[in-house]
Amino acid sequence: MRFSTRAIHAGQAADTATGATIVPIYQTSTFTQTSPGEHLGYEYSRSGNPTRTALEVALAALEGAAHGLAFASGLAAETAVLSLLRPGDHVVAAEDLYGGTIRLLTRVFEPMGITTSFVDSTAPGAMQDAVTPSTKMLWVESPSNPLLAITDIEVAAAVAHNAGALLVVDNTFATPYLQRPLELGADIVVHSTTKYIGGHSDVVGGAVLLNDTGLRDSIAFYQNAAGGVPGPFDSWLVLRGLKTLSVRMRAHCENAGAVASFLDGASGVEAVYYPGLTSHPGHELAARQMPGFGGMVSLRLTGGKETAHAFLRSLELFSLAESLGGIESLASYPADMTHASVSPEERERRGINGLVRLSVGIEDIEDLLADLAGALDTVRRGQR
Ligand code: P1T
Repeated sequence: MRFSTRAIHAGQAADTATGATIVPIYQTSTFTQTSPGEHLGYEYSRSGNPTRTALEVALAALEGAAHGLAFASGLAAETAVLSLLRPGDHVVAAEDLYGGTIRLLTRVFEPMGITTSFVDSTAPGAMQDAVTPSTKMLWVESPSNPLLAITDIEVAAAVAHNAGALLVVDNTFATPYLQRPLELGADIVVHSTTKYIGGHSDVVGGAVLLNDTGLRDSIAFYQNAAGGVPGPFDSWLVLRGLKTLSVRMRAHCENAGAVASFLDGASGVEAVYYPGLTSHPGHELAARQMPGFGGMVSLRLTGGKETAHAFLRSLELFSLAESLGGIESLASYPADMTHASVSPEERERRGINGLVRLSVGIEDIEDLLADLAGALDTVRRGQR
């Protein structure tokens, strides 16, 4: 089965108990046993639930993974992956990551003795140079949040494997429709399914996808032992969303490409970050690694923070909100929102201060461009 067919059918056969065509929401905490230890495969919904199983099978099918595990949030999924590490272990991470991931590494795992070196994963040799004898994991996002940097996943996998370490790729921005890191050599893929996979901004969730059965067992043990699982209804919402991933991603890519072209060179816009633009330093790599360039566009306006805030207040169709990947367009100011937990100096060094991030939805492109043009106009008039 090909991608769109898998999204609609993998793990989603008609319900064996009732014939229900769509996977039911098994809204139950527990399952009745016929005799102690004798049951139909499910005992208690933290350990397993049929709606969650359907989601896990579907997610694995989309990533081309042997195993899928669903979590209550993207960060719960990341925590489960990081639970593979022990005090003394070292992580080499890309420096452009979701702020919450940086917070998890530096403020939750570092005090437990697991250290992280953050490096520019787009600079040749930078990840290799950061590897130490204690390095057990490399962690990258591509495209990254919020600067949309592109990392060569095959190169990162080679660096990790030479060091005897695992490569983890957060594939949230690309989605499995545009990029399947396991096929490029990654060991583990994580997702915030809150974003494109869920796709409708109505549920928070996460996932881990991988091929290695031993690692799967360790992470599944943590999933049950620590308990950060999604409930049946949340599992069902993500499953409902992912059925349309391919059609939504095609529309996101088309609209984001048009938004990036419009902003590129527009008066008052200092820089546009979109891997589909030939001026993007990762453009050629992105074109090799992904069949489309995604739905996220970041930009910098002349005038810095005040101008950016005025621009964001002037938008009418784009909602000023955290998150991304839903059908509706969102705009954010990462320095004060998703990356507020990164220190101001670090944000300055990495070019996050002043940045505006757009999650381009699938509305009619004419309306989105008119909204952006209107906000740019308002800002320019205010500057006169
Ligand atoms: O929010 P949660 O489902 O826990 O996912 C965390 C997460 C993980 N990885 C990436 C790349 C992410 O972007 C996120 C969450 N990001 C936002 C909420 C945001 O607006 O960027």
